[in-house]
Amino acid sequence: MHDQPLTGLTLGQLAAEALADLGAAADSQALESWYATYLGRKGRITQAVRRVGELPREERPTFGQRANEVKRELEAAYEQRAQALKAAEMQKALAISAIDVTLPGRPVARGRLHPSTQVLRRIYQIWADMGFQIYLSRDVETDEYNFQLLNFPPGHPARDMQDSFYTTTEGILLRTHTSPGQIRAMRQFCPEPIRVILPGMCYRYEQVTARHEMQFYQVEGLVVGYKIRFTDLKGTLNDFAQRMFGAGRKTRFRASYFPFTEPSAELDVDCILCGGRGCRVCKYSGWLEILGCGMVNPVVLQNGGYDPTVFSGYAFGMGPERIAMLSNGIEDIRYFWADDLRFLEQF
Ligand code: FA5
Repeated sequence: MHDQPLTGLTLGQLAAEALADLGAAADSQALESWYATYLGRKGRITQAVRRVGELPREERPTFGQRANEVKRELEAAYEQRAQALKAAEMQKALAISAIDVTLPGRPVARGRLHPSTQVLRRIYQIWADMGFQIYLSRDVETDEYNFQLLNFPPGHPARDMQDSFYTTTEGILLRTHTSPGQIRAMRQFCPEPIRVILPGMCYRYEQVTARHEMQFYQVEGLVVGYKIRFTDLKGTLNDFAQRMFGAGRKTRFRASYFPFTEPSAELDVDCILCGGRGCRVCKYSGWLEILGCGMVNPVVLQNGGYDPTVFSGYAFGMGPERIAMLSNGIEDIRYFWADDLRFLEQF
């Protein structure tokens, strides 16, 4: 058609054809090729306009004017189509990646505290309610603090119950119990009265069994003051047992031995699982042992800087994992370190 002599009419036809093609351009690629076909440097409209020179002189101004009009019209139509296509493409993309808000959400797996941490926090809370502060002592100890100042001289047979991890430095070991913290607390606070608990990890060179781990928590307690008596120890620990295991629990104190307390005792509560009737967990005794305790040995008071003729005190030490085992019927202490979610998710 553009080979025909150019007139307003043929331009009009070309424009009509261009508009029809534009309406059929269904995506941005088709649109670009439409632009090249009609309005590009070698496009049909551009070419047609260039051929104005072939017209008789008197027709040229009208044609030129008309040609500019057509060009502007097509440019505007192109812009409009481009906008419409862009909007349509965006709608399509949105529809494909749309979030279906009616679908049920994916549950987020929530973490939780390790059972040992849960028991520790419960123990801290109870002692805090009774006015005890937390005193953190060190994991790496000297033989002097871990044993000697607690009245275990070298060669003392009670050391055999706490087979130890010694370091390559002479006289340095991983603490076998939290009791060395007693001496550290006394030396720090002397001559003030003391009421603290000392929680922390302990390490023993043990054969690992269902009831023995090589590393385990202990929570120590220490009270030093004026006129502290065995009845204070009994009353406070009895109260702890009621708060920890439930009101109305029966307790009993059995005579025992620790080099750093005199007299010494073990505290039992009636079996949480069978209520004292006897079961596998309490080995049919009806009682569960929960801690060791006693009046602070005068030698230890002295080693801590206190005059045993003026001051007295009591101490106790418990194993939170063993307590968690008793309260929850856990049969093997190795679960605490096994990192098995099937175990951990039960708490
Ligand atoms: C002591 O360690 C004393 N220091 C406790 C004490 C403190 C007595 C203050 C008097 C005054 P014993 O060795 O019994 O005592 O340990 C105390 C608790 O630690 C045990 O009852 C037990 O719950 C826990 N325990 C000991 N050894 C292990 C082990 N290998 N694995 C897990 N828990 C253990």
